[in-house]
Amino acid sequence: MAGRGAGGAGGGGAGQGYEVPPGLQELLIEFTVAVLVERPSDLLAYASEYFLRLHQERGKARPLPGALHPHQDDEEEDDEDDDEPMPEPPLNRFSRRKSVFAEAYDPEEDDDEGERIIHAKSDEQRQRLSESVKTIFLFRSLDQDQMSEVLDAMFERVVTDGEYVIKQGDDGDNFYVIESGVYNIFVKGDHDPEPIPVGKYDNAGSFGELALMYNLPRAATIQAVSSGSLWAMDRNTFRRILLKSACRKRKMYECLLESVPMLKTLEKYERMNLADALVTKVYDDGDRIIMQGDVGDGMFFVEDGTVRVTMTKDDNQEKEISRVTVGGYFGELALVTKKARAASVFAVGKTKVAFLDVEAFERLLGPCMDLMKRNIEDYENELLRIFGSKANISDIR
Ligand code: 1OR
Ligand code: 1OR
Repeated sequence: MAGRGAGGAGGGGAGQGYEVPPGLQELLIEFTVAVLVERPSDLLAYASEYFLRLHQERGKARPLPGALHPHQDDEEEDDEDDDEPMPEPPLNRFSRRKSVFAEAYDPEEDDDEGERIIHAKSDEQRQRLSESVKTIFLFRSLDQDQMSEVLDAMFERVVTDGEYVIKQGDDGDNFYVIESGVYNIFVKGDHDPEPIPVGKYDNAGSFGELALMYNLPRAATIQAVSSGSLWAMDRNTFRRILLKSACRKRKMYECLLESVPMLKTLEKYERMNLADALVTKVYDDGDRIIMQGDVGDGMFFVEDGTVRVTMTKDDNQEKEISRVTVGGYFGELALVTKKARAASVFAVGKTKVAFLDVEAFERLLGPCMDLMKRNIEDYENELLRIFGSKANISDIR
């Protein structure tokens, strides 16, 4: 979605413009969707009730999605009964809805094959395009065929300083991925005499998805403030492939994510964001998934099958220390401690896992951090039992 991560909307610091706080975009999109779905007659009354309820339901316990999640203090944690199941998150507007995508768009109703569009590109252009889409979440749900269809359909748009790429209020035609250039975002409210700058994209990110997703007029104006290059995708390809697969992917991971006890602490909406970020990987019997001593690049949830965890200590003897099956996870330790991988992990039979990269882990799993840390303490006790020495897990090479 637009404005995600480094270089997304709101990159400006003090003196350069406005800084858009994390979570604002998601909050506003959710609100907009709620308005469209529930069609309130009095918008102001609805808005005040909406945000008040949201605040009551999740404000104290739950930071907004995308926001940094403060850890509970230790005292509070000590008071908790460890054996008690984690409480279900309170029902709210987010959890009552299946997902933003599911309501705005049902892929099962849309079975048209559509027309395949091909814009010829040089190898060099294709290379630049592949680089540009790498960090865009919406592309992660594509399989190889879909990816090549989408890349075929995209075309380059070179812009000059001052050029308007999108004008607020227009009909949506294309979705854009930024290859280079700086772009200001302006929004004009009904009572604003002039458009207000609300953020900027700095050489990364994507925009123009809202009008295409929700069949709305363009919600903002985007103006290039340097020369630059964009990759555009027509509305039909966007909806037919990108939106459809993102929606399917959310459905596909819904079951897995609901079966992982640790993730019960997340709001449904947060689990859907997690689904967008996951990538399925399949391993054959005996394949190594993690190598002890490597740098941690992400964590894994077991979708199907079993993995074997082994550890090699100073005597160079490799010992099996545990197994993880469906509903379990591994590879979180290196990300939490910021140390090398503490153990190796191998597939037992054909095994399917969902991989979450470290950047998405930090952004999306804040609410699970306390639980993960508690489980890591259990590793240390097991270490004592299995190897007879209680090394601090974070000292493991
Ligand atoms: P679009 O198709 O509506 C304009 O065309 C695009 O600007 C929009 O999709 C988003 O991709 C992008 N509000 C609305 N659209 C925004 C915003 C935004 N930021 C980027 N776009 N903001 C809310 C301002 C009240 C800024 C939030 C960070
Ligand atoms: P990682 O990122 O260090 C290896 O990569 C993963 O193996 C690790 O994250 C854990 O997710 C997983 N001690 C350390 N790591 C373990 C253990 C473990 N079990 C699974 N992993 N112990 C077993 C506890 C039942 C204690 C050591 C004997």
